[in-house]
Amino acid sequence: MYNLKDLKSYTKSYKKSVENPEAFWDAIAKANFVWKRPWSRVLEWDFSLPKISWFEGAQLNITENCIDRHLEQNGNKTAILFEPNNPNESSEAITYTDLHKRVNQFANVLKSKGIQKGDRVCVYLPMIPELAIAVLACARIGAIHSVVFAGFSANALASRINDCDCKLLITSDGGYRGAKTIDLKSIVDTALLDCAGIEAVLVAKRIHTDISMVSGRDFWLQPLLESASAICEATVMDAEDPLFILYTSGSTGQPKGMVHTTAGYMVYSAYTFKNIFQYEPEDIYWCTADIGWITGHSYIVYGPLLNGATTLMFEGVPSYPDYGRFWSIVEKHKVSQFYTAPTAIRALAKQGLDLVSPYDLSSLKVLGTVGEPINEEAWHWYNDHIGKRKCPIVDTWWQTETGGIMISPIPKSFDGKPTFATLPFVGIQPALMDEKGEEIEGNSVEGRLCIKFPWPSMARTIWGNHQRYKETYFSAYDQSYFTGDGALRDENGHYRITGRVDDVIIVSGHNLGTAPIEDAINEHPKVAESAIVGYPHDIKGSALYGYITLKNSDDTNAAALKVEINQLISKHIGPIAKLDKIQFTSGLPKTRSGKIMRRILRKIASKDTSNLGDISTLLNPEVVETIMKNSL
Ligand code: 7RM
Repeated sequence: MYNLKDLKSYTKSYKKSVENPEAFWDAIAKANFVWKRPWSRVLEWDFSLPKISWFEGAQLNITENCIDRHLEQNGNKTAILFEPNNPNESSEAITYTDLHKRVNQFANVLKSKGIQKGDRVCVYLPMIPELAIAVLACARIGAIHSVVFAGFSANALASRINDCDCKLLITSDGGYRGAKTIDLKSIVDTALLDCAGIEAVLVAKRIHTDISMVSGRDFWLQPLLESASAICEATVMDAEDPLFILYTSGSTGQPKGMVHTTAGYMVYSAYTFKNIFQYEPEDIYWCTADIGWITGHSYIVYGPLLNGATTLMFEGVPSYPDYGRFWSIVEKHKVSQFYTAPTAIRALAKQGLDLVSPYDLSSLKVLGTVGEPINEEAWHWYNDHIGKRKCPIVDTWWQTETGGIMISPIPKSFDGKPTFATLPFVGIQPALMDEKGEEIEGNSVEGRLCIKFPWPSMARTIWGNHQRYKETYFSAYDQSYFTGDGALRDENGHYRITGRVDDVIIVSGHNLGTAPIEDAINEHPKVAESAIVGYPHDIKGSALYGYITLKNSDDTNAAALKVEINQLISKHIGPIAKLDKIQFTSGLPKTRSGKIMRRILRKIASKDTSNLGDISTLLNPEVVETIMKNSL
């Protein structure tokens, strides 16, 4: 699976992947997976319908590729290394043999509750081994898993359950997150008041509290697992049978249930994992995401297990028992690859080095980031203090919809550079488009990021709404998948993601991306984080409003700081990008996955707060009130 070893092999593979994509993916799929029946066609596609089909005719089961085929050689190797929230509780090493047994037992429990191929199963669990096992158990029998992040509210859970008609729900009595315990089961009980389709609820024990169990509907998981057979034959799946649904929020409307199918997703998640993280058999790989997000699906569960890797699953948060926790885990388990989000890096950098220096981070080989543009200051902090300038940083750009990493540095082939996701992965054909819908050729250009050709792990539809899939992704530009992001291509052809295109602000006729301005601001040593939005302005059309959090929140010299911040912006971008208003705030509203909700900030800046939309799913809804009270 590992064939991008240097620049030459990348260049050669990339060329082949574009000139003859079918032959390229045919070879990778043949050489690296077990199939029950080969495909008759590698690719069939038409973006105008849209219809995309990879490895049509093939049959397989992804769990045999994730687990069974590793048993003979690597049965005793750790598949999942579970690190609990409480550092005094011991970690748990689940070998491939253990995983095989537990997935099969779980799959048999699902069957005993009437679950069949094609049924939807909702998984609403904290980051405990049962979460990964539940996902794999669904895949074992061809049930479509729909994981809902356990931080979502009862409303959000209910609407996701109903949207895809889930028959069964897997949850737990609760979960630990730092010093808090989360009472998951009562959230479930509230949600299920609105979910008539749920026939059974399986409840794992984690926090051992007294919870209410609805008789005939709710079942404790453990006793069912114990009495279940450890043998469950893998259901034969067609290449294009759905593997999972995962919801992602759009700029408008209800969340979209992105549908990923079996074979293409398997091939692409496995191949990107191996080559981008340079996984070697002895490595311990750690992605700090939650399995409730696509990053956890592709790069905690499927990608690593398909490669027979050891994947670390962490239950807790970066701040518990203190902000040194990530680094203590890296030291404890000798983590080789570490993959996290820029927001986490900024939060940790803000704490200073006292909580980094005590730990031995010499096991690290590759560092990764995902989820949002990483600002230059955070990149350097990560590079200097975590990677000790010895670890390549892979700034991986991709989406729930893309299923796997699309643009990223590839260690040994080519380096990253701060704020650049760099070059497309093999098989990925990006294009930049202008307002008229024409492709912008050449280098040193900026536009809207599209992908011109299918790749194996692209989402095939939105559950129950193919029309919306077509309108959202395939209607803005002819014969291209539109990502919703803006990007620039520098003089070397390297891509920098400039942010969602709805974040572009036009000030006096100049297009300004928010990310470069935020980068400039974040260079100020006193700044922790910033978010820029536009608001209507009589003369300029739009003006810039900056929300800024400081490392030391009781820094008093606000006037001087504002001047210094605007000087930095002038220096990095130009006076045109100077902020018209600056509000210092104790925090920024964020989604559960750590993305700044600029939509809300935009409304506050525009003094249009009558309808802020649903803020209940935010990580920190309370901060919205404070920002509104102090707004300028
Ligand atoms: C994997 C994930 C997708 C959106 C995407 C971008 C932004 C993600 C990067 C990034 C700049 C990156 N899926 N995004 N990675 N922006 N650099 N490396 O995050 O569906 O939750 O979000 O996230 O705007 O369109 S997602």
